Amino acid sequence: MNLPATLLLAVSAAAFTLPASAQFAKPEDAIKFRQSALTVMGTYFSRLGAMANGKAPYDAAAAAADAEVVAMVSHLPWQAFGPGTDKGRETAARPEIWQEQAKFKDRAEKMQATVAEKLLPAAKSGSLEQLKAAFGPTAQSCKACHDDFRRK
Ligand code: ASC
Repeated sequence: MNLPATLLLAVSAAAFTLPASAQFAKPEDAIKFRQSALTVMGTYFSRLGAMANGKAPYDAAAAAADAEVVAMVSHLPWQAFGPGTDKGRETAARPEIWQEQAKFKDRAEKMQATVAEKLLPAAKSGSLEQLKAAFGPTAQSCKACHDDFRRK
């Protein structure tokens, strides 16, 4: 099985076995989980960025596989921002996440939609031009949330 298929299985298993609120024994575990998911997403997104910005050779198959990972993992961090997870481990999460939940949710949903509707189709198109066009708006959707909700 290839990596995206393996991750997809893991993600599906994680999503369907337990309610989101029951997944973490301690706030520290939730914080680690979301930091890990965001790190994985950022790692794969950065690979796409390197191709989009001409810093790495364009590889259409790798771009499609990388974007599949970003798309899958884009759904994961949010379940780990539950009540009481503002502390418990070093975190750059700002208190506004819990004070302005509707806004935070909106930012998270916009990012997921941008990935699903722009980045993923572009990365699967086989066109570097399309990947370049989709990369900027997707990076902006990451940044929009970081600007308001992540400590500098
Ligand atoms: C990345 C990455 C992010 C976003 C953000 C876009 O590659 O890891 O968090 O892009 O920097 O502004």
